[in-house]
Amino acid sequence: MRSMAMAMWMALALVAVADPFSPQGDFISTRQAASSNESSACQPLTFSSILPSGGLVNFTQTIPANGTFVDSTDNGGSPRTAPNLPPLCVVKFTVPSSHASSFDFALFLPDQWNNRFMATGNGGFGGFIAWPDMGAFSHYGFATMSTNTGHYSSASDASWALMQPEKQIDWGYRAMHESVMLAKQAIDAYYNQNSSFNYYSGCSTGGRQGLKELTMFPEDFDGIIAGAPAWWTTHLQPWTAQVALANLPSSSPGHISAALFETILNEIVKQCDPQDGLADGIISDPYGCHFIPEKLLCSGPTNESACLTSPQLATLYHALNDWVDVNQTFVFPRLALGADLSALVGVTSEPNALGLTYIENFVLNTTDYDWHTLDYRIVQLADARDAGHPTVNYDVEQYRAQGGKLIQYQGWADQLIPTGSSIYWHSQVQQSLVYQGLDIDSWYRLFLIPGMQHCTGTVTGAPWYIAAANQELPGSPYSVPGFMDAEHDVTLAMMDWVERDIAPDGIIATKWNNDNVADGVEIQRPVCPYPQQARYSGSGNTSLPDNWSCQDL
Ligand SMILES: *[C@@H]1O[C@H](CO)[C@@H](O)[C@H](O)[C@H]1NC(C)=O
Ligand SMILES: *[C@@H]1O[C@H](CO)[C@@H](O)[C@H](O)[C@H]1NC(C)=O
Ligand SMILES: *[C@@H]1O[C@H](CO)[C@@H](O)[C@H](O)[C@H]1NC(C)=O
Ligand SMILES: *[C@@H]1O[C@H](CO)[C@@H](O)[C@H](O)[C@H]1NC(C)=O
Ligand SMILES: *[C@@H]1O[C@H](CO)[C@@H](O)[C@H](O)[C@H]1NC(C)=O
Ligand SMILES: *[C@@H]1O[C@H](CO)[C@@H](O)[C@H](O)[C@H]1NC(C)=O
Ligand SMILES: *[C@@H]1O[C@H](CO)[C@@H](O)[C@H](O)[C@H]1NC(C)=O
Ligand SMILES: *[C@@H]1O[C@H](CO)[C@@H](O)[C@H](O)[C@H]1NC(C)=O
Ligand SMILES: [Ca+2]
Repeated sequence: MRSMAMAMWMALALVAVADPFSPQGDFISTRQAASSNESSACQPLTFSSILPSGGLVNFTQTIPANGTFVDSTDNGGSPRTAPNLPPLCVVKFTVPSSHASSFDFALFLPDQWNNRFMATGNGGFGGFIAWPDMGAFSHYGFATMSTNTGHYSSASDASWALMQPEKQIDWGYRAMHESVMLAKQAIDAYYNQNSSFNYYSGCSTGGRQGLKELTMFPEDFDGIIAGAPAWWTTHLQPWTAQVALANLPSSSPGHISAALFETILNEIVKQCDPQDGLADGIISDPYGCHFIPEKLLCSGPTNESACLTSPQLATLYHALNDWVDVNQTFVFPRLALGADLSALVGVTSEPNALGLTYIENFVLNTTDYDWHTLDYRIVQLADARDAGHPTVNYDVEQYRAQGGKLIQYQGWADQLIPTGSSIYWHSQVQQSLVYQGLDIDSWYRLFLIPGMQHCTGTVTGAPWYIAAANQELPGSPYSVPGFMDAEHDVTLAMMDWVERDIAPDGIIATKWNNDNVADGVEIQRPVCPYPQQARYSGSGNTSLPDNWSCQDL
């Protein structure tokens, strides 16, 4: 047995070296074959010892090299397939969480395991298994897990939560935490070995789940990558609905159409792009831009499809300002300059479903809410009972003290969750630690990616790809092809930080031509830890990262 394991270890080491997609560096040498990873271990019996009472193994399945996993259910409308996988074992569980609720979770267990665990997250109010993220992370060798959070639904539908307090708890935090604990046991049962390091990576609700784990269950992970976290749900979702109110009804003189928001975005880019030192269509410093919206005013009635009337300008002021309410109370930040306002503000008949579905199903317990009545009282109601239990507090001390690391990132052009909410969480954590003489830089860094939208993508040609959750690209199974190192890949950066104490002083974001790896790299540029910013040196090719550096403002 022992010599067989040794022989397999050597065989895998050779395979790993020959594999062009392997991450570079010492991480490879820690890969080992477990004695139980023959496909014979990929069966329900292997996992029966971890099952709590009432839990069951839904199925196991062996995937061959370059195989595709296909979920036989509709998976809440989220992607059902994970293609081009390394050889692995799939296992899916259903586990009760209370008398009235249960959750599903699934694992990919690669034959070439890197001895590490990676959990990934969800989006909006969605319940689904994140098969594509699991597929990407399995290529690094991670045993990787995703939970449906206790239900199946699309991201913008919370009707499952109506009068379902136990399901709300599952979505709020319980399904993730219990899935993480059971996944660790499943890993031990399958490989006969515990994972050496435990990681988390998720975006949006996935980012919130990461921060929630950090504060509520600090022992679950050694490294957490939290993208665009929807962490302040009790304020975020009322804001999501509220921000549209000034632009409704669509028959009002102040209404700005979706098409006109394109004109507005063009003017914002025109004014705010050069302010960062380089006119390249990318706004690096939205909070540093002094934007003058009056430049959009129509000079007369001749062509109102390309300019704003004065009632429309009043609507725009509303959209571009923080929500501050009675007694100058800060409620929620504005979308940053350069974020496409049309998704939330440029509505036709009613506010975005994400906001309304939260208010109805979590806060008011009703299906016939009249959103015209929306005001600050909804936020107060939601806060009073942390409706749905989603909100993240600032209790980071235990995670920090035990050596946990946090990389938080968000696009500066996020059109769904204001980037300022990431800055706000950062500043609150800073306030809680600095007064105790503790620093945040040694364990927590925030990276704001100029021009990136919500979790992924850009409309202004900005480099955005850092191989984070939800960033899968066509033709690229994982990581940053051609640049699989800790400088370009946020997962490898996190592993370096946790396992070698090398902190990320910047992450180089990549933009491929047509967002297609086969079409070659278009731009690469460093993204700096907040509050630093990347500045162009003033000469040399602006598409090359070496001609930029991170600087304090
Ligand atoms: C697995 O889950 C599917 C979908 O929920 C269900 O139809 C099926 O009965 C389950 N199978 C087992 C063995 O639990
Ligand atoms: C992997 O499978 C895809 C089809 O899913 C195929 O196009 C591709 O050539 C295969 N790659 C390898 C390396 O076998
Ligand atoms: C894994 O960790 C658990 C809990 O600490 C322990 O009971 C178990 O024996 C460990 N497994 C191995 C193979 O060491
Ligand atoms: C109005 O402006 C739009 C956008 O700039 C342009 O396409 C259109 O031709 C203009 N129409 C008139 C009548 O000037
Ligand atoms: C605003 O401040 C006044 C005076 O301190 C206080 O009585 C009132 O309750 C406050 N209102 C809210 C909504 O916080
Ligand atoms: C909605 O239902 C929850 C229990 O699920 C309850 O705690 C809450 O008070 C209710 N909210 C309102 C506004 O009735
Ligand atoms: C710009 O970056 C390139 C590639 O690293 C380097 O060769 C060149 O010297 C840089 N230009 C300047 C002016 O620093
Ligand atoms: C600048 O760098 C980019 C990215 O590598 C490259 O595609 C482009 O050709 C370079 N431009 C010049 C003028 O060298
Ligand atoms: Ca610029």
